Amino acid sequence: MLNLVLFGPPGAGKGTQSQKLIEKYGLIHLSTGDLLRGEISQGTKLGLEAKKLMDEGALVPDAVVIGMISNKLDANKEAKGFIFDGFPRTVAQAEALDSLLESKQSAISGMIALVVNDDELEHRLLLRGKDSGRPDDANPEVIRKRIKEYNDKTAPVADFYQAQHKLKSINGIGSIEDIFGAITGIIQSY
Ligand code: B4P
Repeated sequence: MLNLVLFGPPGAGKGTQSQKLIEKYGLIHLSTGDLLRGEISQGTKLGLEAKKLMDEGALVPDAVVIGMISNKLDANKEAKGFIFDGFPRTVAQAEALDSLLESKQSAISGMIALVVNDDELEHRLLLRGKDSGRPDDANPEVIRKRIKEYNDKTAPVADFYQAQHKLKSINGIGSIEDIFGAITGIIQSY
């Protein structure tokens, strides 16, 4: 199985590159952001609780996202592999993911981190916010809070995979095609 963690700050291009990777490799795309927005649009209890935190730029509790990922892994037992996009976002989520995969005799193949500076992130997210309708993209203060949450809680997840010799970082600034080329180059080496 090819199990890839696509990593990076908000707006780094994880969702953009995931779309291209699922087309090329036929993997199942698991984006916790998309799963949470699905819960919100269906008006579930979980969605209502998540919405408040997401609109503020805060992370949703670990137990909620770990439960969602566990359900998706169970529902896709025959998959060739998974792209984890926006998950894990805390070290506790990374530990839980390792345990979940181990219980299925599987493991993370590697993490690819997209490196993008804060000014470019803010610019991209504000641009997307003009027509995405996403409240968390519309307000510069919320965007800065998301970047701070990333630096405080999510950045240490890279160290977690580095300790397992699974981290590869690439420049996330440049054309979408060039960045995709760099990612597929790494995947060929797995
Ligand atoms: P997510 O939905 O995961 O989204 P994201 O971090 O905003 O974006 P991504 O990096 O995927 O950016 P994209 O490719 O779209 O998270 C939203 C919220 O959900 C979080 O703040 C949190 O509250 C909650 N959440 C989700 N997962 C969680 C978890 N595991 N634990 C707790 N809470 C969780 O790119 C952004 C823009 O850049 C796009 O407009 C794109 O067109 C553009 N772009 C992409 N590549 C580009 C390039 N090379 N050049 C120029 N522009 C580019």
